[in-house]
Formats: sequence, structure tokens, C-alpha cells
Amino acid sequence: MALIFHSSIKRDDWWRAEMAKHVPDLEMRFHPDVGNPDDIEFALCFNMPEGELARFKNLKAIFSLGAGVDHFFKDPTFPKHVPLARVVDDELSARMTEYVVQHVLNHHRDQLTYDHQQRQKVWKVHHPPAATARKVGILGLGALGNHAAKTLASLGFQVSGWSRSKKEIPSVKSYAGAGELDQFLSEVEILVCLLPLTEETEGILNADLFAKLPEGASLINPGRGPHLVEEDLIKALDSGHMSCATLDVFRTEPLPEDSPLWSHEKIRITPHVASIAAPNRVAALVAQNIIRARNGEKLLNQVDVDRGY
Ligand code: NDP
Ligand code: OXD
Repeated sequence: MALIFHSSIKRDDWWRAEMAKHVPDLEMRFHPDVGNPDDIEFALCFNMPEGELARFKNLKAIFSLGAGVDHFFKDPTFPKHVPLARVVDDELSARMTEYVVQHVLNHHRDQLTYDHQQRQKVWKVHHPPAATARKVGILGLGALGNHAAKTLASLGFQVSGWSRSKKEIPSVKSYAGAGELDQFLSEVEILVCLLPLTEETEGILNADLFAKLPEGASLINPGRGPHLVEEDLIKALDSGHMSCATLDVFRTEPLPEDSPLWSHEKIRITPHVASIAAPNRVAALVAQNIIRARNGEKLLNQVDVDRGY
């Protein structure tokens, strides 16, 4: 029996070595070299081409190579009856927090303005408030949002978060559900999106939401591209209602060359790198779940397929 692997980030040798440390008896096959599809017992993948997973009739479990699982649900033939697990890992959370803190500090300390000033050789001082007077809001207080929120609070920021269910996180104000979204937004100067992409959250970063943020607010989106209505962001930036944005994820990846986002002076772009699951961390998790799946036990970090995250 074998595991089929697929990723657009080419680190196959590293994956092979790490998986061999933890499950030496498991044959790893790298998509598209599937061999006999009936041999495939497990799948470890991100953005597997549509229709592929449905070919493996003997699948016991599917493992996402990342925290997000929306990439599976784009495929209408995705085998929903097979248990699906995602990555929840302290290092993945810590790396995401690095990204969030890096860009919150850039927004907080007007770095984009200084970058423009440098290009124009302008020496002009701006006076941002202290972190204790800066309000940062996080959409999504799950494995990643929770970690980032605590770290930002430890730096002194006024941190709030919005999720489906109420949270108890020291020094973080928790808002929950559609009924509390407007109140949350009205108090946010730097908005970070760490929601999963589901039917409910697609397009949530739109003109209506931006209008509810205070004048001068900014956005950091390492969630998913389809959370954002790109044209609405451009309008909010051009009108001056919003000050700047940092985007890591996009509706189409790689971001097409003709996208207006590339050259917008108030937008910073990174190529979906906020936090990438490391083979040495994920292989150990997958190995535990392989044992569980073979014993017919519930997987660690098993996804609620009906809820979509
Ligand atoms: P989790 O599932 O742990 O957390 C999701 C959070 O979003 C939860 O707090 C959940 O609420 C909340 N949520 C979900 N749906 C709604 C809704 N309709 N209304 C309000 N709140 C909602 O996910 P992670 O923190 O592990 O990951 C979040 C996302 O980050 C991933 O799905 C992925 O898209 C993105 N990501 C991006 C990476 C990158 O490199 N750019 C890397 C890794 C992840 P509740 O707690 O109440 O269930
Ligand atoms: C993830 C990602 O979901 O890298 O882990 O986007």
C-alpha cells in the first residue's frame, strides 16, 4: 500500500526523507506517478488536480499539507466520506505570527510611507501612537489567529478578535458571530484576516466591511485570496478611506502579471509565504494519523467536512 503526495512547492526529497523516518514501511509516490490507483491508501497533498482523489478507491485518510482545506472542496468529486485531517502545529502558528507581527509593525510605524519618502529622498517625521493606543483586530481566532492575538497583546497592542464562538484569551477582546461583526470592525485600525475560506467567508473583505472600519484603517490578508474583493480594496485605498494593505494570498495564484495589485503604491505583496508547513513537523503528525486511520480511530485535527474548516 502507498501514499500519494502532491505539492506545488517542490521539496520532494525532503518529504521523502522525513516520511521515511516516521513510517519506513510506507511507499511514497509523487503525483502524477500514481502507479496502480488501487494501491493508494493515503493522500498527503495541497491543490491536488481536480478529479484525482476520487480515483483512489482504497483511501483510508487524506491529509492536507497545510492548515487550510478549502483547496479540497474546490473539487466537486472530492471523496467527502474519507476522513480528512489538516495541519495544526506550533511552528506553523509561530511562523504565521512572525508574518502578522512583521506587517502589523510596518503598518503601525508607517513603513510604507517611509519607503515612498526614501525613493523621493524626503526627510519627514510621522508620529504614530504607542502600541498601547493602537487597535488591532483579527478575523478568525483559531490555531493561527489565537497565537497571533496573544503575541500582539504581549507587545502592548489593543487586540480584539472575531470568530464563530466566543473565546477567553487573556488581554484579547472576543467578538462572535454575525451580530457582533460591526461592533468589532468599528474599533479596528489594523485588520488581519486569518479566517478559513468557506461559503460564509468568501468575499467577506468587501466594500461594505471596509466602510465599517475607521478612516485610515489598514488590512493584512494572509487568509485566502477569495476572502477579498480586490476591486473594493483598490477603491477603498484610492478614496483614502483605507491607508494601506499587505496581501499574501490571491484569488489567482501566482498573481497574474496584469493584476493592478502589483503596482498599487499602497499595497505590499508577498507570494503566499506567510507560513509554510515544514516537512520535519508535518511528517510526525501524518505518521500518528496513519496509525490512527489503520486502527479505524478518529484522526488528530480531523476536519468537519460539513462545516468546511
Ligand atoms: P482554524 O480552523 O483553527 O480557525 C479558524 C477561525 O475562523 C476560528 O476561530 C473560527 O471560529 C473562525 N471562523 C470560521 N468561520 C467563521 C465564520 N463564518 N464567522 C466567524 N468566524 C469564523 O484555522 P487556522 O487558524 O489553522 O487557519 C486559518 C486559515 O489561515 C487557513 O484556513 C488558511 O486559509 C490560512 N492560512 C494561510 C497560510 C499562508 O501562508 N498564507 C498558512 C496557513 C494558513 P471558531 O473558533 O468559533 O470555530
Ligand atoms: C496553508 C497554507 O493553508 O499554506 O497552510 O496556505
